[in-house]
Amino acid sequence: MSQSNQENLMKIQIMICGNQAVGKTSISNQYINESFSNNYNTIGLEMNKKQDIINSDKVNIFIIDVQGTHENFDVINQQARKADGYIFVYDIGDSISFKDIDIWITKIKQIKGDDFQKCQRLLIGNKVDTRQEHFKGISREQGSSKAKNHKMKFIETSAKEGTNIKQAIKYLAARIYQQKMQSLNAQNIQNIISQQEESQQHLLSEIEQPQKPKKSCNCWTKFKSYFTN
Ligand SMILES: Nc1nc2c(ncn2[C@@H]2O[C@H](COP(=O)(O)OP(=O)(O)OP(=O)(O)O)[C@@H](O)[C@H]2O)c(=O)[nH]1
Ligand SMILES: [Mg+2]
Repeated sequence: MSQSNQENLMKIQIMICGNQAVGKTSISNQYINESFSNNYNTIGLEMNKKQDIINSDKVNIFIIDVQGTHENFDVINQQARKADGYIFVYDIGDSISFKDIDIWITKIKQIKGDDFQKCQRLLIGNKVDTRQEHFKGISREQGSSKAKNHKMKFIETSAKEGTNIKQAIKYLAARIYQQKMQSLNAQNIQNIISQQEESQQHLLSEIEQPQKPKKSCNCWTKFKSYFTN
């Protein structure tokens, strides 16, 4: 595919938020490179791109992976504002990361303003591979209930084993794709209406304005005099 064709692809930007070490970078790596490794702390943010097929269409999916600490959040404000959708991640074995999801949602709401409700959002409980018998972490039901409260979908994943990672990202990307297509269609219809209105106005103005004859002819003055006298 030529470079210009690549640039014309729909751009879908997804930001992954959540506390330190919940597995944000691992989720991004698993989706982008289909690999898993022990990662180092992310500083600021990292952006990775993958070309994928959504609704039979080739699109560019950008994953914005941010640091898990709350300080210096200004660094990521700009990208957060531009994102089309958000994934909020907690570690199912870390109850603080689960509780702090509320803080992350509040932060993004502040940045995104009224648009937040229109944005596509997903809650992920990661590291599901660590759930064993007598597990004392966050249950699936607790995760699902928080997602419901925040009006978002919920899924449990393992970035380590690759469980549900592709499904989660592609689900959100497909929702964003549909939303963008709808607004593109609405924009196209609006453009057609505006163009039609413009061309009709042109026709009307042609009809309404009588053509004044050239100065050499005095029939115009004569014609007017019938009405003014
Ligand atoms: N068992 C298990 N470990 C995981 C999983 N996902 C991530 N990890 C491990 O958890 C640790 C933190 O993972 P990261 O992906 O770096 O976490 P992060 O959320 O990006 O962390 P920050 O960038 O510091 O905010 C690493 O040691 C990962 O190998 C998972 O699904 N299962
Ligand atoms: Mg990271």
